[in-house]
Amino acid sequence: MIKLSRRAAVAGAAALPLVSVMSRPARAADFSYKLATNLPPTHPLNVRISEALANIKQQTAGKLDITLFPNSTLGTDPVMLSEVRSGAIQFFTLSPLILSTLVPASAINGVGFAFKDEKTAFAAMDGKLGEYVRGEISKRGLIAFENIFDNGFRQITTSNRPINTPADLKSLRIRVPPAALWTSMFKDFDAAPTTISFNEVYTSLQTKIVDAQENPLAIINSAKLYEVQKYCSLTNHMWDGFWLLANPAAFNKLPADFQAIVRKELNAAALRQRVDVAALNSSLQSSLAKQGLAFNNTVPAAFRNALAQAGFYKYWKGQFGAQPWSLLESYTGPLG
Ligand code: X2X
Repeated sequence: MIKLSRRAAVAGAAALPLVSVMSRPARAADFSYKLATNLPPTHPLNVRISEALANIKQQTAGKLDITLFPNSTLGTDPVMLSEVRSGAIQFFTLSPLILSTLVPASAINGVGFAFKDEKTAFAAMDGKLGEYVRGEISKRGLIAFENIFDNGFRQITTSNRPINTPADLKSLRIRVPPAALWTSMFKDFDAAPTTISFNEVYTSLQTKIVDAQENPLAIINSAKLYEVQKYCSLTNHMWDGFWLLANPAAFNKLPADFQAIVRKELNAAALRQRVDVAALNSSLQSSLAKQGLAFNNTVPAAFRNALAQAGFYKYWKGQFGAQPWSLLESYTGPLG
């Protein structure tokens, strides 16, 4: 038996991993992964994903432990996209339009006034259009799970005026997410779009860096944007969602049964989240009005015609290509 001097014994103890000195180690997971989102913890996307991660941990007997990092805790959307590509994080929910910086085709669901309702949007995204986009995502080195999460139809909020007609958008200093299609749409409305990451939207509105933003009611509510906005104009100008992206090396490292559990639970979470978000987006107007937001309806055809006259549809048909565009129109009817 080797006897250590008291000094050596203490020094040796200090070099041991703390957990082996402090207590018997808990059974560490075989796989400790990270799932990042850009939404507030209370948004249904985080609520349902959190439930799914608990189910995954339970069904893998604790061997796969995926931790949720909501609210852009791990960085802005462009930073988190680079992290899921590198494998620094293993899962990430991201708007298809912001993903278009890597996968140009993925912005196609965001074409202005394309889908007439959520049912049509999910028929497309769960059908041939979504299949096409997920194939394009795979070609650029990421996995997108089958069921897209819902964001919803986007509405315009401002601090200075209601938006009743396209003319009201002229020179409007509006924040848009970091994606070419958003900037293109609001430039075609003759507005003044500024790209700002979502985690800076509240303060940008509060400090008047911009006067407006656009998001579905569930996000206007969960991010408390009603505290720094006065008007909400129901334009429904775009439907958007969130692909759940996975780093292929990390995902393929999992045993096949774990992979199946992850897909099952997270795809099921998306279906539950869609129901939650649709309910919120259709019920929040009254509570947001009580918070001080002044609502007005708009005439979609007027805004859609303004985009057509500005060449928006012709330009984006050229960007996406005739075949994907006709795939989109098979769900929306003729656009432009
Ligand atoms: O950045 C936004 O506005 C948000 C939260 O809706 C998206 O992720 C596209």
